Amino acid sequence: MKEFHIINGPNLNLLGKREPSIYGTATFEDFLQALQAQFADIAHIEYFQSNHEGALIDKIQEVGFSCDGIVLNAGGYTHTSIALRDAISAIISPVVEVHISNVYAREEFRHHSYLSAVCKGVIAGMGLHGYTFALQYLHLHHKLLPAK
Ligand code: CA2
Repeated sequence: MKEFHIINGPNLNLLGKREPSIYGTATFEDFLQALQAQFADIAHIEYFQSNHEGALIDKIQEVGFSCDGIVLNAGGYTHTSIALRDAISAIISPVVEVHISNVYAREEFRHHSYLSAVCKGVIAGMGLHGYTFALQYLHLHHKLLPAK
């Protein structure tokens, strides 16, 4: 069994509750249940969300030396946080950056990510499917290239 972690950053606890035109109507908890069922034969999928930068860094450090991959939507910290970038650089597990919305079709300040360069790849604009695609990649990647 593989162990993957999904880490969501600030305000993503509001998914399905506010701004449905941008972020959709599903809550992350409902989506997660379906995702865990879909991957049940191959992986444990753990979920963590925090509105606090330090808590996100603590979680990345906690799981990033032992798990098989991290799917990270750092929310607004994507565009501001050198500390999160340093945390991703420091760990061993591969990280895929995910954004629900197409950040490139939005305000200019969302076009730059401090995290992308230290992640395996980036998925944006595909809604919650982006998390599924990221996990599929991590599953394949692990089979082909066990080390980061
Ligand atoms: O598109 C994404 O996934 C983002 O990471 C979401 C962040 C935003 O700052 C990034 O530029 C792109 C914002 C998360 C806010 O999530 C909400 C969800 C529902 C209602 C309100 C906010």
